[in-house]
Amino acid sequence: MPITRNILLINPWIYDFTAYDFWLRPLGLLYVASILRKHTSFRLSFIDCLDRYHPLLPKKMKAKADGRGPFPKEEVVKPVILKNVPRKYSRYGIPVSLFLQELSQVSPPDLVLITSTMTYWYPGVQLAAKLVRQKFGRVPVVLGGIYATLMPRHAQSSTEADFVVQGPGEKKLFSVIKEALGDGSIPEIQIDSFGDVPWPALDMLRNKRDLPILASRGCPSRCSFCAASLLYSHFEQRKPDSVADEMEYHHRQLQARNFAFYDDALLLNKRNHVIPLLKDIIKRKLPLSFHTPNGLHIREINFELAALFKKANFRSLYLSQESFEERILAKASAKVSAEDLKEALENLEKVGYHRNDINVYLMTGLPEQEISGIQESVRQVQQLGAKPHLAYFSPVPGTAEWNKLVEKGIFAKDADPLLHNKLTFPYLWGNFSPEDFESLSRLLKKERA
Ligand code: B12
Ligand code: SF4
Repeated sequence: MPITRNILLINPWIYDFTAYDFWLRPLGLLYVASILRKHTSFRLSFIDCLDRYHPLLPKKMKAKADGRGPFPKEEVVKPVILKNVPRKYSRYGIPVSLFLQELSQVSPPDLVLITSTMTYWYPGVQLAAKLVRQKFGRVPVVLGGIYATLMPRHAQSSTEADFVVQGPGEKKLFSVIKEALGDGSIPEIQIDSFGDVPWPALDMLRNKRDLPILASRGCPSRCSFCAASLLYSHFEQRKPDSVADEMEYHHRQLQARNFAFYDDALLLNKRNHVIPLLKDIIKRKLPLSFHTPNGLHIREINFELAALFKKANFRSLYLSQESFEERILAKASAKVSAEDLKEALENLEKVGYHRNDINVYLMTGLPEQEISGIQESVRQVQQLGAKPHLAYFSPVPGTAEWNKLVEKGIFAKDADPLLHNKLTFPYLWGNFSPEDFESLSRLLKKERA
């Protein structure tokens, strides 16, 4: 393949009421970068608008030992559609001036690849694409990622992207690049299985100590609020030794210390997947810590698995209880029952975890939820000695919950994705009043005190 192609990759800003770096990394884009590295000789540059460690930030950002911490932010004018949400709205990430400085330092690109995460963060994509256009004129811009996959029409019409790629990047990357560059000599490399995608180019991140890892993709369950099955058509698990090799490689090459698992369903098929992976991790005796910010399936946490988690040094465990109301679980999420948490916590405690170090996600704001049910769920988690974490409902297009909201006329089919923001439901359309919402926050604060 001819060289002399400059490709610029961009991870855009977050626009939101709140944002915190909870091991948030542009993993999808770094997979795309590694595919390009492996199959082309393109020269890649990368601008990470969410780089909390940029040396030219006006002030140094705090960081916890496990890698989490705040983003720099700048308050911006709240979009009119969100005017009734009584919170400040900000752009999170590096200052725009720093982005422009970075743009002026990269080799003028032949192609720009932008990623996207939450649908309601699309203003960050818009801004990045606009600034790229202003600087580099008609350079082709390709947009991929979660927003692009879930809302391709919106992405096409609302951003300056020329191409919007839906779904796993490796499937369509080369045909899109060929079209975007108008270069018939670019071979169309087709990668069909997740296991064949090269390891992500994590070395492109400035913070190489706290990294993401993905051992599987997709989820066979169909919870009513979740987009997993819309993002990945089937559930695929990588070979456990390849996952352990990837982490060891990044530990040795980049001095990585923390790995956050991004899997939707890390514990499924555990006998053949996570158990061999944990045993392998233990055998390698690396000084690593592990975190599971994307909740784990509680039912799978038996004594054996708990003991392996402890021995492998899984430090921050987040469990997906969602609710204690059987009525809600039956409708929304059959993966867990009200009884499962008690047993999982017993197993985790037996192997040396403290219950108050275990975080339990509770869905908050599902259209059929009542405030009393959520308060009760918070209390139940507390009574079991664990830490409740409210996971506010984001109505994601294409999910069962979204379809119900559209049928009821609460959302228009083409509603602005800003309304998917996880903090809009108490103010704009949910079952709760803002006072209910505040009382919930107070309850949590009290429980934590
Ligand atoms: C890990 C994760 C998190 C992590 C954060 C890490 C992250 N990167 O976002 C944590 C736990 C912190 C998190 C939090 C939340 N999350 Co989350 N999260 C995920 C998860 C499971 C994986 C995302 C990921 O990185 N995947 C791995 C990479 C490899 O995949 P990818 O980015 O899609 O990349 C591929 C393609 O998209 C494509 N691609 C990507 N970029 C590009 C670029 C180009 C140019 C091309 C061609 C292709 C391409 O190729 C890649 C490789 O195949 C997704 C669900 C999912 N399965 O994707 C939910 C998901 C994104 N989260 C979701 C939600 C709702 C939330 C929360 C609001 C939950 C809550 N109530 O608190 C919070 C919000 C966080 C905040 N700050 O406000 C929703 C999205 C909602 C929305 N409206 O968009 C999702 C889809 C899950 C769901 N419930 O349906 N999340
Ligand atoms: S919420 Fe979890 S279990 Fe349910 S479909 Fe999504 S990833 Fe699967």
